[in-house]
Amino acid sequence: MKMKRFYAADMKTALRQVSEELGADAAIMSTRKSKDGVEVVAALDYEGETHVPTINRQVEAKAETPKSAKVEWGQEPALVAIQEEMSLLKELLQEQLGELAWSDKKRRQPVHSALMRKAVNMGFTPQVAEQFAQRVTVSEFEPGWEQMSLDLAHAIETAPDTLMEVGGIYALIGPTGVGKTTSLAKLAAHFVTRHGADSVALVTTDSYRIAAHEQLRTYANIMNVPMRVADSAEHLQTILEEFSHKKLILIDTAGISQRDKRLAQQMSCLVNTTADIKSLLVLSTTSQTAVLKQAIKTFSRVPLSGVILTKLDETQGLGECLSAVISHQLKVTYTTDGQRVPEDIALADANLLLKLASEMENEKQHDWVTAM
Ligand SMILES: Nc1nc2c(ncn2[C@@H]2O[C@H](COP(=O)(O)OP(=O)(O)OP(=O)(O)O)[C@@H](O)[C@H]2O)c(=O)[nH]1
Ligand SMILES: [Mg+2]
Repeated sequence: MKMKRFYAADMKTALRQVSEELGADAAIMSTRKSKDGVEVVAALDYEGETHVPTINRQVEAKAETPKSAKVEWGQEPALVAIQEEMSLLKELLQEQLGELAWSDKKRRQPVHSALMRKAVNMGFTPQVAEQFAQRVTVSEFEPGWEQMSLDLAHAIETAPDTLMEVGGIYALIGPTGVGKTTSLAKLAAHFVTRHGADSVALVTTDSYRIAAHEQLRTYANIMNVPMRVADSAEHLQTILEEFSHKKLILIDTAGISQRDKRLAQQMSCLVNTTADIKSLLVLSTTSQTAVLKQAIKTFSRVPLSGVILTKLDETQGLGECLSAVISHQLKVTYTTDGQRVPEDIALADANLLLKLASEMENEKQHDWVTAM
């Protein structure tokens, strides 16, 4: 028997892939929705087929191997093939057992299960979904969901807009390409509109990439505000002293891989000045849970004043990001939903974030139904 997992945007495409690769006799073992569409596990029983089973073919190949040729035990092809098929079977069995446990729970606690399913479909981690579903005290889905959404929204902490009102020194930190420079430009432009160009200065600690300076310099020129590049903690200290009369200083940081040791240098640059620099962690809502967790772990080495959630316009779901925010008790300060500077930025609103997350889930359900 040969088993294979197929991923496709919709069921029709997945089934076409199955029949193209395994032929018309393939049996569908399981189907489920995946993040990007559907996942289908299909199997083909070779009995009576013209195909030579993979294992047999490998055993035959082994028979042709001259006796003197040494075969590494761990690379024995037939064993490797058996191991692969066994692990696929194990996975399948675990899936089936999981589904059985889930069906049992659905039967015993239908509302709780439906609430959990909705939250998980929104992208919330099963842990967060379970934590909030079990707090629901009503026994019907609609009022239950209303209660759970209020509870979830309440758990999403937001920060007051001190940056825009009072100013200060803010550094935007975060993984590469999440929208740090663009968000900084949006914030600077709004501040300039409210308080005037004289009140703002821009600094970047990205002394590694010329293109990055140029991006920030272009924004600075458009807004008619000064911009400097700091290449060490001492240099940053001097620049901050030079700009001490400014109401708002925004510090852009380099997009450096979290494994690169230059990232630690850059972070120490921020903490080794005497100035009161507040750090805003920029996270893309398009990132998966593992990436978000790693980013939070890496950048929490400096005290975080808040979080900017970017690319709301591009994400397929908000639950993963909101789970991370809730689990790490981060304060969401701003959200961004497009590339336009300065338009596409807003103060974070927990209820709105949850409403958006729910709408995205409804849209996915709709797409799923129409694709069938
Ligand atoms: N759709 C969308 N695109 C965004 C948003 N914010 C930023 N971008 C785009 O994302 C890309 C990367 O943005 P940058 O601001 O350069 O990201 P960065 O974090 O400064 O990148 P590095 O400095 O390289 O780490 C650009 O094409 C931006 O226009 C957003 O809210 N929505
Ligand atoms: Mg940048």
